[in-house]
Amino acid sequence: MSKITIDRVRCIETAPAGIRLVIVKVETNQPGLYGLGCATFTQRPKTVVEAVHHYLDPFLRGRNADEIEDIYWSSQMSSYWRNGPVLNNALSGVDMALWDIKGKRAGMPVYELLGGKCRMSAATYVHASGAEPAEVVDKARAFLEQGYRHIRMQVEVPGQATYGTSSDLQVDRAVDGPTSPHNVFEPADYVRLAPRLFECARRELGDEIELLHDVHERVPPPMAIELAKALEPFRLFFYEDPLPPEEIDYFHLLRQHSSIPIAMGELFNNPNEFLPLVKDRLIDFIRLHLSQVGGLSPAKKIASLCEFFGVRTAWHGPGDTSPVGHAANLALDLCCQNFGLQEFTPFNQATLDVFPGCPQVRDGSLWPNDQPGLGIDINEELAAKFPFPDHPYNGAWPAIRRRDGSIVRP
Ligand code: GCO
Ligand code: MG
Repeated sequence: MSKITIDRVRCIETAPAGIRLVIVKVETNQPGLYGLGCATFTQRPKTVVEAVHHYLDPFLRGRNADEIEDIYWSSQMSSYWRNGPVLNNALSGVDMALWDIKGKRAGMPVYELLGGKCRMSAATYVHASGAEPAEVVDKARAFLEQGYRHIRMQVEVPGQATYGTSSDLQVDRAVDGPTSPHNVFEPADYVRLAPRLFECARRELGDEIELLHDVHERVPPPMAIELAKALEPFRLFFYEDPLPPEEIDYFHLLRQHSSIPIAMGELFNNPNEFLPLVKDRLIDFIRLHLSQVGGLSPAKKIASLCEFFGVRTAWHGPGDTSPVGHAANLALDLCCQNFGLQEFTPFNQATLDVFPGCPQVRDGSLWPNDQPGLGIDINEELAAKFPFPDHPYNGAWPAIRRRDGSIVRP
């Protein structure tokens, strides 16, 4: 096989669903041969674009595109300080794109290069949320009718900026501050309300379906334990991000107090962060965001490590994972023995049009299209028709505060 070298590394910005996505395109010396990778860090997308254009592009031009592992390590070392979200996302764009290129060269889907299928499709979970338990249950019913069998349920604390619900965060720098709190959230109110949602859900939906919940690190550790115990009777598939990355030692206590299955990891950037949780079997599902840890290569290693400790994968798949990222998630879902569940956000029509080859959903599962590489493309002309929406903070999140003005974790 002839040597393929990297000609150029560049970013494509697009927002076909109103969410800022960054895609990296790696072009090679072989006309028409390129790869795509996800580099989406939706709260700071422009910083990733700068990192790719100013640092990875000049560093990688001329490199042998086959040397994926060495490109990962040499790029990490070239910044000396490493493993932050911006540089990891930039690197992920390149890493996934190089796997895409290798697959296209081999005429094989990426999951074949990584060991081959362990299953034919990946079961997914989707999000149901609402202002009241009854509304969440209705939304869950609609998903069940479409064939989904795993539903994440989130209910709004009346009048509060509750994670995962439609209660919009106010962006108003003129008024917000510790002495005039906006986007108020009180952890105790939420911890009292959430079990009522699941009581209603089990009563209305029965015991045959799987329910999930994301705490989103919103509560102090003792409340995370209290809520875990209160939710136990409702048999959750998993209880997500009960504690923030800053409190990971507390997982020992949570584990001793509750048998609830725990999912954690979407906020980790440095692969070393999850090591204590995996090796001490303090979590049941690893929820990495592939682009935040640096791409497909590090995620595959993490999945293999987890396999030895009985931890299953549940890769992060919200709306701010691009379709290219979803295709990379799916490649791992298919070839990792310890796959658990895949988070999924249904694509709107504009997204399907911008990204030909999006993984397809049937019976609540994601199915690959079996094309070489990641099996996904981008229509750049159409992508340009969906620029990043205007936003006072360019997509960054506004503060969430308690009634007294203290900052709450997002
Ligand atoms: C999830 C996540 C997301 C994140 C989002 C941040 O489990 O789906 O918590 O909703 O909040 O991806 O940009
Ligand atoms: Mg989450």
